[in-house]
Amino acid sequence: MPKGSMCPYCFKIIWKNNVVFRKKDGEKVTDEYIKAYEKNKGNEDFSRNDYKYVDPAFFPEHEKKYSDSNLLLSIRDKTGNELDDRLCPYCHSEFHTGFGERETFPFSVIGNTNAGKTTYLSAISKQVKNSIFLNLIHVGGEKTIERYGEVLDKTEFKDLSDNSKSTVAFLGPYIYDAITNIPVTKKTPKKKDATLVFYDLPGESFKNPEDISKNASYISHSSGWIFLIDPTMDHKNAVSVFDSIYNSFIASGNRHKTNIALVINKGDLLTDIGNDEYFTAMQQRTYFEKEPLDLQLVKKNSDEIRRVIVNKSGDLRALEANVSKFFGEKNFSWFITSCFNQDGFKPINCEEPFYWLLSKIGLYPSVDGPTKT
Ligand SMILES: Nc1nc2c(ncn2[C@@H]2O[C@H](COP(=O)(O)OP(=O)(O)O)[C@@H](O)[C@H]2O)c(=O)[nH]1
Ligand SMILES: [Mg+2]
Ligand SMILES: [Zn+2]
Repeated sequence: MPKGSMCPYCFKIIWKNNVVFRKKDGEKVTDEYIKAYEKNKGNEDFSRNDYKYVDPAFFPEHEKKYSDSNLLLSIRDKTGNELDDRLCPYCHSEFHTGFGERETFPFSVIGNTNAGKTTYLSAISKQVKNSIFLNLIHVGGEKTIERYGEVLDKTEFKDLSDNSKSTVAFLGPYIYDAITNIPVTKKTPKKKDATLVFYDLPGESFKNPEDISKNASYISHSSGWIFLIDPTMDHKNAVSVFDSIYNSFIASGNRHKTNIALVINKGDLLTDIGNDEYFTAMQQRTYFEKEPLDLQLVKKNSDEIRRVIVNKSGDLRALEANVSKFFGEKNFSWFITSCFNQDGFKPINCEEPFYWLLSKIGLYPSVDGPTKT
């Protein structure tokens, strides 16, 4: 772990074993670190009492337990309690088991309420299970994605397609260990496992400068952005969400060196476009269950979405122009996805934008053109 791991809550880089521990008994008091963290997030009225914390620096080595890879797992206190709740030294949020073993890669899913963010994350989680290259294991943070996926699995299509019930906004984090199985190539020279953290960021949190400043750290730390667009809604919303983010970053002199997937979700509702015989971008692609992502196909589909959808909307064209300015021409791509088909929760191509973002950071295999079989 040469670079340290990023705290999924406050984004500080934590050097291995630079953690503190929560006591298991004694007095319960206000934890000023958590209070400061909550206040920073805009939660002014936060109040909760917790057991005190202790710094392992004051404990003798023989009271400490390490993993095989030398991760400090727990310490034993004077009364014989094994303290194994490891906290971030900066914000005192509790780390998941194994935090510190892998590098952390945050991903922001941005879109208006009702754009389908929670459904979409559940869809990715479901589709990734078929991949031979990647396995995601939920290790901490919110559990909504998995739980909601189970609910969707049991829901009839007629209820799924009631397109008006938004899930309550949980910002996350949703924390997953990503176990990769990537063939060694020049681009991916060695096996790299990682911790992926998803944040579910409603567009409404980017409306005014105060909200933007509260939420900016999520997106500025992200290794990839997934920008979800509900094609049945007015695109002016999507444009204004991106513009608010864009303006706040430009104003602070930041440019973003990462990638953004522009995802037109709820593709099943675009029935008029689905009838266009040339529109192949919406067709289900299952090759990525066993083959690397084909970057030429991604490009071809992106161009087709631009031709069939984006170019017909002044708002989407404006969005693309700003995205291109902010991220650079090569660092964005259009995708079209659908979380449902007529049979129910049967996601179509939801994993594609995600794999594309992962391939940009060496966590998913890609090839330039179709692989010969
Ligand atoms: N038809 C259709 N509806 C969808 C799709 N994805 C999500 N929805 C519906 O859109 C609504 C909002 O989804 P949700 O995930 O809660 O949106 P969020 O507010 O952005 O988290 C729900 O009623 C979903 O069932 C999709 O691909 N197709
Ligand atoms: Mg939601
Ligand atoms: Zn922290």
